[in-house]
Amino acid sequence: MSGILTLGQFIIEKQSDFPYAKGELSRLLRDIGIAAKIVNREVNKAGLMDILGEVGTINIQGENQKKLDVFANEQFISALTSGGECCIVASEENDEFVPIDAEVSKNARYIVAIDPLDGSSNIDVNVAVGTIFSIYRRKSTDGKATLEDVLQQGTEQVAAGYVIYGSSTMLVYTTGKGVNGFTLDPSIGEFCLSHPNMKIPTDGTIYSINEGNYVHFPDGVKKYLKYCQIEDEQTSRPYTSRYIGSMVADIHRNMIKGGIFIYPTTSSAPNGKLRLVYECNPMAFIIEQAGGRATDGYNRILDQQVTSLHQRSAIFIGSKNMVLKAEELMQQYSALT
Ligand code: P6P
Repeated sequence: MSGILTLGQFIIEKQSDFPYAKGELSRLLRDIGIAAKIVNREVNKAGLMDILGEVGTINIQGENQKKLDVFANEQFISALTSGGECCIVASEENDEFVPIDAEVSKNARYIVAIDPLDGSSNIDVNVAVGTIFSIYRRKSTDGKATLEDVLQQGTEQVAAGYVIYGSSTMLVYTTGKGVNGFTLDPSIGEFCLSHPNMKIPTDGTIYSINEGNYVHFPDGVKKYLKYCQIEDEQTSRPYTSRYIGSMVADIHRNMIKGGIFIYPTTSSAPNGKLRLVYECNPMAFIIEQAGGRATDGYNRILDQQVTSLHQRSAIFIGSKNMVLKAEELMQQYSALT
């Protein structure tokens, strides 16, 4: 396979990026890649299998659990368990963190926070969905890993990534040394390097937000939306509105084309809707590593204090200059009281 660099080969080549790791993080990333291929197989034939629809259970978010997100959750937890490198999995689908059996994880040094199938409400309408993951080093040194090992600040992440199950399936990740994207080649069942050293454009002309919540937006967001919609040839406005309703797909598009994704506070989500630990922090790490910016409208996402597993945050993320403009209007019209 001349010229093709698989995810596994790339990870091994980059082993030197982790001076203290003796291959554990590499194995962890490969375990995640394997689970993503299994989930991808099921997502791609979801319409043919009895795995669409709901299982009749509700997750801690109060959302109907669809069969595929339960399946995806099981696949990632199983891969992370069998790999032996992970001691705790914190998942959007589980109320509490999932401790990995002590026998298997006695030497495990990593914690994984994951949204196994983000945007799963789009599955039934054949719209792109994604997986988001975040990896921390275990802090506790003896006994069982604890919740404190999970509730680490975003700046402590050693790796983060997402998988987008779209027109093609891609795995995009960072270990703090830039961002690289791999496209799944189904003919060989491998993720192959297709987007080396990804950088998000500093400027963009796409804004992505659920304008159905307009009346409940902070004034600063309303002012920013009007700024996007005003005719101004010099700054290529009006911008284009694009909203898929799947965080991974909206942010991935902006990564490639430039743009801003905003999920602000609303009346139904006074702290924002998206979860800090396994959605906002990993995506913020990736976008910052690609040269973008990620804040809650005021402060850097990665600096936020993490106090609970499923805590939520407002998020303004994407092309640096677009996020800065939105923050300027937030600070002018929606100053923190
Ligand atoms: P709304 C999907 O349910 C999700 O968690 C994100 O992937 C997405 O960006 C957001 O919620 C969509 O939320 O309220 O616009 O439907």
